[in-house]
Amino acid sequence: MSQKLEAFRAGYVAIIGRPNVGKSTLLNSLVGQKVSITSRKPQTTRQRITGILTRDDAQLMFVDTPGFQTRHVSALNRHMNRAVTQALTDVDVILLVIEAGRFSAEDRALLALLPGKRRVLLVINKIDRLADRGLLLPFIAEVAGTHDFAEIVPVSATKGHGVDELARTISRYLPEQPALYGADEITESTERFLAAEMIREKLFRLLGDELPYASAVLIDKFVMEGTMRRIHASIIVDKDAHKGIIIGAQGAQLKAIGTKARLDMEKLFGGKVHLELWVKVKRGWTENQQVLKQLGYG
Ligand SMILES: Nc1nc2c(ncn2[C@@H]2O[C@H](COP(=O)(O)OP(=O)(O)OP(=O)(O)O)[C@@H](O)[C@H]2O)c(=O)[nH]1
Ligand SMILES: [Mg+2]
Repeated sequence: MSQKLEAFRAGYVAIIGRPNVGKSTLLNSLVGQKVSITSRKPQTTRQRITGILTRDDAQLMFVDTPGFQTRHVSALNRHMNRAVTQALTDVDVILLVIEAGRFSAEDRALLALLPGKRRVLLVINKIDRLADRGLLLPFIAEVAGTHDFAEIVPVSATKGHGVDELARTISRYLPEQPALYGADEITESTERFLAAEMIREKLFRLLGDELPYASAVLIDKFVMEGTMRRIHASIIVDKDAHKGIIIGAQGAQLKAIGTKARLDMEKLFGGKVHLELWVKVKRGWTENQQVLKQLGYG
C-alpha cells in the first residue's frame, strides 16, 4: 500500500460576473444551503457574501459579489462595484461566471479588469438552457481563445450538474494549509444579516420591477427567547406610493413577504422564528450615505 497522502488545501474563491448570470445560485449549490439570495432580476446581491464548503481534502471559502455594473451610477451602485473589486484583492482563485452560449461585451470588460496575477477559472453556467448540447464544445473553444483561463468548467447551478466537479477542480488551485473554519460552518454572515437578506429576497421575488431596487431591509430587533428568534424588521422604501404597494390590500402582500421570509429563516437557522415587519419611507435613501451606512452598504 503506497497511497500518497494528499495535503489538505484551503483558500478563498471570488465569484464574479455580470448581473444575473447565476453567481449566488452557484454559491448556494456549492455550499448546499441558501446563504445568498437569488432572483430572476439583476442586481439582487448588494454586498460581499461568504459561503464555506468543507470537503475531505479541502475547505473552500467562497465570496459571492454583486453583479458588476457599467451603466448605473447611484451611491448604492458604486458601493456594489467596490464590493466586487475589494473581493478580488485577497482571494486565491477567481471564478468568472458567464451564461452558456453568451460571451458578451460586458463579460469581456469585466475580464479586462481582473488582476493579472490571479488564476481565473471560467464557469459556464446555465448549460441546461442550451437548446442543443452540441453547441457547448464550439462555445468553449470560442471563449478559450479570449483569455488564458486556468480551467473552463460548464455547470448548471440550478440542476447541480457539474457543481461537484467544479469544487474538486477549484480545490487543486488552493494553497496547502489547514481548514480555517469548523466543518459545520457555512457562512461568515451573521444571522441578523441573513434575516434581512431573506426578507429582501422576497421583495425581489414578489414585487414588480422597480420596487426591489428602491427598497432595503433594516433589522430593528433580533433576540433569542429560549430557542425562538424574535425578529423585528423595517422595509425601507423611497416613496409613499411604494409603501402602499408593499403592504398590499388588507396587508396581504406584506403578510406573504413575512411568511415566506420566516420559513426560509427557520430552515437556515434550524429553529422557530417570530417575525414582525414594518414599512418605512426614507426619501432618497440610495444616495444618503448615513442610511447606506446603517444598512451596511457604507
Ligand atoms: N436555467 C437556469 N437558470 C439559472 C441557473 N443558475 C441561475 N439561474 C437563474 O438565473 C437567475 C439569476 O440567478 P442569481 O443567482 O440571482 O444571479 P446572480 O448572478 O447572483 O445575480 P446578481 O446578484 O443580481 O448579480 C435566477 O432566476 C436563477 O434561478 C442555471 O444553471 N440554469
Ligand atoms: Mg447574486
